[in-house]
Amino acid sequence: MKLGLVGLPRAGKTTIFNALTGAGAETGGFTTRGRVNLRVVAVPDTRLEHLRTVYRPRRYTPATVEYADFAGVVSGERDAQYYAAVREVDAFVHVVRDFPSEAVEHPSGTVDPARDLEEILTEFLLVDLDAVQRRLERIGKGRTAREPERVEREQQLLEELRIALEAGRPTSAVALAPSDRDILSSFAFLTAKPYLVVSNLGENGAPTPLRGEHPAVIPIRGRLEEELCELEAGEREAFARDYGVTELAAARLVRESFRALDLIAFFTYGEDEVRAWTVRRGASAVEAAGRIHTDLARGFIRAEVTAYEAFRDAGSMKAVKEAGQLRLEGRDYVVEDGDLITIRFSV
Ligand SMILES: Nc1nc2c(ncn2[C@@H]2O[C@H](COP(=O)(O)OP(=O)(O)OP(=O)(O)O)[C@@H](O)[C@H]2O)c(=O)[nH]1
Ligand SMILES: [Mg+2]
Repeated sequence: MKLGLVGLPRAGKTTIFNALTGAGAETGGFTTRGRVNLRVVAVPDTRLEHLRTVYRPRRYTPATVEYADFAGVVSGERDAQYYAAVREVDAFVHVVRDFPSEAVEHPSGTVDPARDLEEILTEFLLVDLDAVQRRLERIGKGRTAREPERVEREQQLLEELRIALEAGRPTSAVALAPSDRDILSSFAFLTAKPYLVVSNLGENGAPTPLRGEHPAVIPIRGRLEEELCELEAGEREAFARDYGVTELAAARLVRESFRALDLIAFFTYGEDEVRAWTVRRGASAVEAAGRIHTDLARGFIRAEVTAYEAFRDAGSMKAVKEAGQLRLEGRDYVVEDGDLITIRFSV
């Protein structure tokens, strides 16, 4: 999972990036256009940590998330290279500035997160509209390499998207059949991607409400959490509590991102390895097996499944079995978030 931090210049993207990753990237300098900070970090998961303390495995493998911290979006600057990089993410984290500070200049002069978010979302609509129009022009001039029927369908779809975008609606609002999605996949439209909003709060402010409907708005005291991230893990919890931070930014953001992207985690366990795996919500047991190894999907016999909560409450896998809570499931079983799974297979 790759998440891209976007927003206006000096909204605090790099500050939030540091809070999420502990990367300690430089903040405050006006980031040059081509620069991207990248960091892969472990997905924090207290369930997996509990499994680790129980099994004391030789290998411990959490799921990972990659964060990309981009330079600020400047309306009207449609730099192709910049947007090629931005397009690669699975979802956006829109960082909006919600902290007052004399020391930090705001590109529009005043702090107004709702206006700033609208500016970025509008810019993304226009970037997509640009791409649609350019492609339609090429098709109009007959400059395409694809087969004629496919191009004809593509043209119809692009016309539909153009109408939506011109009316200020994102491409995600246009319902598409899987085959149509496939025709358009190479565009990687910005407005097709799920997003979250981080409202970057100052030291003690309450978040300013945003207009319109947004998937999830997560208030984060960016500067404070950046500093928390510099502390030793042991000290961090205590300091966080002192400041009234009940859950650290990294954990909240990943949780909401999983929800936005419709992803869930399941776990494999044993003395050899305790590991988290990511699958889309609705995945079957055989798909889950395939995430681990193609052999496990090919030779799939049964999945031994129990919910993490059942394991936690029972205290051990032995107790789970005795309580009759270790189920044998077939290939079509729909995996639940937090399932503990062992695949029985033969190849
Ligand atoms: N007071 C205060 N200052 C903050 C907060 N978050 C960020 N800043 C400051 O705002 C300035 C800009 O922060 P950055 O994280 O570099 O912002 P950015 O969005 O990455 O900026 P560009 O990459 O240049 O677009 C820095 O001086 C930060 O220390 C906050 O919560 N409170
Ligand atoms: Mg930055």
